[in-house]
Amino acid sequence: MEKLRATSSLRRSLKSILNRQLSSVSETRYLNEKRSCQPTFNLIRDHRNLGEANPIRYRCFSSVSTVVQRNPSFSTLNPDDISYFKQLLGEKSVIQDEDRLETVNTDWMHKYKGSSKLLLQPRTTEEVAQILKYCNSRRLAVVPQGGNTGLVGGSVPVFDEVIVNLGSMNNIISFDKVSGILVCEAGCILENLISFLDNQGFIMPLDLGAKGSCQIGGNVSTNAGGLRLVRYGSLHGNVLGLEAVLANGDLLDMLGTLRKDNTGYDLKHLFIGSEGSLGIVTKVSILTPPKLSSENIAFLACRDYSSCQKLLMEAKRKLGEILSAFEFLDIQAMDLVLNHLDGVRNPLPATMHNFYVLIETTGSDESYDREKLEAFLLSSMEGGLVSDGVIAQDINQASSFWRIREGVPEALMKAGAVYKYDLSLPVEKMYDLVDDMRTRLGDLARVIGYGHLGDGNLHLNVSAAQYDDKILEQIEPYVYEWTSKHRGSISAEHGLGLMKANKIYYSKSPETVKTMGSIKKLLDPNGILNPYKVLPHSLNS
Ligand code: FAD
Ligand code: 2HG
Ligand code: ZN
Repeated sequence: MEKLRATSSLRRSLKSILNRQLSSVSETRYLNEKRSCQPTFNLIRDHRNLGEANPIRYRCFSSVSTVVQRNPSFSTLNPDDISYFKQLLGEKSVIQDEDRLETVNTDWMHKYKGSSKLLLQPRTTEEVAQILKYCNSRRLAVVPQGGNTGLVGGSVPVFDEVIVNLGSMNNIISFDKVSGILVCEAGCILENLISFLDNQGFIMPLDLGAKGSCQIGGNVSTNAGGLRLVRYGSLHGNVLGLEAVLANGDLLDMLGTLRKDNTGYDLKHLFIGSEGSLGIVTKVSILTPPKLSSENIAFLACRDYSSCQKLLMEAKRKLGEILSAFEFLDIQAMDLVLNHLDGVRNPLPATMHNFYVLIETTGSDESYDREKLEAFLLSSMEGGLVSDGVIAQDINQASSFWRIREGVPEALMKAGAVYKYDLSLPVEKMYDLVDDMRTRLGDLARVIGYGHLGDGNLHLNVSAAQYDDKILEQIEPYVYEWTSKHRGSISAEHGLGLMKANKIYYSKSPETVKTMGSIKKLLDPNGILNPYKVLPHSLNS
């Protein structure tokens, strides 16, 4: 009798969750908005802790004070170079205007800033090849740039490197409705591809908060993860082929559209995630899944991190094939979003909860999928894993839920200075690091934990009014040592860029890094492509 009463009260509360009406919040494309100006920070001062190779399993390093030096073997631009590029690309694609250079020299976080005097905007692969051939012969260093939304300082120059931005190469080349294979140029903006595919009844296998600005070439070059990886896997699985230009201008045509091709080494994988250090990606062929008719999104509250973790296990088991996203944010992340983003409100307003989880399901049978999600929520409430929740009733509500989760990086930017760490960790250990960080930092800064829980990817962010060496000393190398000790990765999805080039040994063995160095030497013997990034500086020059 007692049990029945309990169950019916749970059913009542589930019903009220399902029927709860939310005021719709209009969708905003915040990445296209002009961001408030953040303090410019010279990253080179910020990145002093260099690691030494150490073959033991738990890698710990002492901090060494150093700065990046410009590679003296690189030339500097002269008027003849500018004339060559103008002749090759036309005046309009050779940009020396100071305002435009300021934008492309500065990263999304306003944390990394180069001093390039030249931005090139090629329109064809042939132009990219000619640019690189020339730069290689002149020993001019180059930074490949996509949408410049990278978060590790990889997309902007460190010194005076020539910026080659792919934004003008934005054509869709073909789409095969039978196979779902899309072939396009590297400069296509992710959101434009999403819209194009939507009209064809397909979706991109990746989605991320920066979709309004990031380019598919940038996504491939960073092996971006994002919000759908839990369902569709990484770009190593979805990219079927690509075209890339090597540092000497040679073209590698690997633009296959086959699901299966075991003819020798699959070199395209070298370019997926190598952050512009091995070549410039100019075209991509990608497998896209069909758009399914039923999509549901639940925004849930959990009492503690352990409940979030158990909820994930249950979701994988009970939602199985329809689970398409499992994201989490802590109360500190929610607080930031509510305080810094206009028009965002908590869909569970009665009280602030310690953790929030966003679950998306995508399937092909509306009533079956909905029933499945409702049954899952009911059992999760019964089991005490979920303390409150709401299911989106329409597309506006769905967007407003996503806005909360996708808005965290923007809210962090608005809050002031931010130290970002993008870690792969065992899910059960993940939040211990956030707690440890809070203990270490005390009142010095705010610690925020959120991310792609379904993929074991924590976004640990430390937010403060301004950058301060005292804060950095509390975070690094502790955060890297902690991650290495738990056999995690110091870069789950953002890459190494400049920020973590010297930290690579925390996640890769010296032999592996040495082999990476040999590959770099083979493909880019003069080291002109994205210097000072990805590989440790000892191997970079
Ligand atoms: P850029 O930032 O321009 O460049 C990134 C790197 O790729 C650089 O090293 C650059 O040299 C290289 N590169 C760019 N284009 C090429 C090319 N054509 N050929 C060779 N090299 C190239 N990342 C995730 O993984 N998951 C997320 O969920 C996610 N969310 C984000 C949300 C926000 C609000 C922001 C600002 C960023 C987010 N990011 C995320 C990080 C970033 O958006 C991704 O790394 C994205 O893939 C970068 O694409 P981009 O076109 O902006 O590349
Ligand atoms: C996200 O998942 C991005 O929102 C950004 O990868 C993560 O801000 C961050 O740390
Ligand atoms: Zn992310």
